[in-house]
This record gives sequence, C-alpha cells and structure tokens, in this order.
Amino acid sequence: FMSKIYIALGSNLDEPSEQIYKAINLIDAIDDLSVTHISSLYKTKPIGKIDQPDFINAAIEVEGDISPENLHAALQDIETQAGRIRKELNEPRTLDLDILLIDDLIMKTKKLTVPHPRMHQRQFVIVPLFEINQKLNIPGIGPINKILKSLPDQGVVKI
Ligand code: PH2
Ligand code: MG
Ligand code: MG
Repeated sequence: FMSKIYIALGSNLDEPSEQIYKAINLIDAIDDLSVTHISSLYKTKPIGKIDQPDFINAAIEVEGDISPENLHAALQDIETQAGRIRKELNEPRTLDLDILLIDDLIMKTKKLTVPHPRMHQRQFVIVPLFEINQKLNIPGIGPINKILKSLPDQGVVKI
C-alpha cells in the first residue's frame, strides 16, 4: 500500500544546508520509499527558543510502503547519524526530521502524532510545504492556502 508522506527538515548547526541535502539522500535510500518532491531551502528565524542560530528549513514529499512507526524509527536513525544529541526541546540541532502528514491519517501515540501538532502555526513548515503542494489539506485543521494566509511573518526567506 503506497502512502504519500510529507516530511519537514530543519538544521541550525554544522553546515545546515549540507545536513539537509544529506538527509534527503538518506531518506531516498530507505527501503520501499522514494523522494518525489523537494522544496527550496529557506533561511528562517528560530521560533520558540530565540537565542540560537537561524535555521535552514525545507519540506519533501515521499511515496512508499512503510508503516508510520518504521518511518519514524528510520528518520530518528538518520538524525542520530547526523550527530543529533537530544537534550532539551527546541535546542539547536544538526538535523530535525518531522513527519508532517501521512495521506489523510490522524494518529496519536506516545512517540508520534500525525498531523504534526504544531505544523499549522509555523511558517517555516507551511511555506516550504505549500511550495511543493498547494492543494494539501491538513486533516482536522484545513486547507494549506488558508493556513498560509493566516500566519504572521516569522522571518522565512527562500535561498
Ligand atoms: N524547529 C523547532 C523550534 N524552532 N525554528 C525554526 N525557524 N526552524 C525549525 O526547524 C525549528 C524552529 C523545533 O523542532
Ligand atoms: Mg521539529
Ligand atoms: Mg523533531
């Protein structure tokens, strides 16, 4: 069964753009999964904890036959490979890979909530996501074009 999945990528340490490109290649190399769309890279102001370097963010579309749990585990492996150290929430990181959407699935387990619960509040997620699919609907939230219009400027610049 083929799912269409959207993933957000972010980095603000150790050559962020390189981290993003490497991660996209590693995601494409996951068994039974391929990357079908890649957004531009965006330079973005940190949201949440603001005294940290600017981020590079992007979004990708992938298609594949993989369970949410296995995908989540594979993405965590790639974060670990990139030298990600988990201390506190919203700390600077070499690589953050967040599952945004899996078809029109709504799920919540201890490890994983889909759609990503904060995605619709974050211009650094919605702007690259809109670039790769203007027709998306975020289950339980609404169409992406309306979400995009509702967001205040958070300092997201295409590079
Ligand atoms: N990720 C966060 C918190 N804040 N800000 C930007 N600009 N980009 C991010 O990827 C980001 C953030 C937690 O995952
Ligand atoms: Mg994140
Ligand atoms: Mg994350």
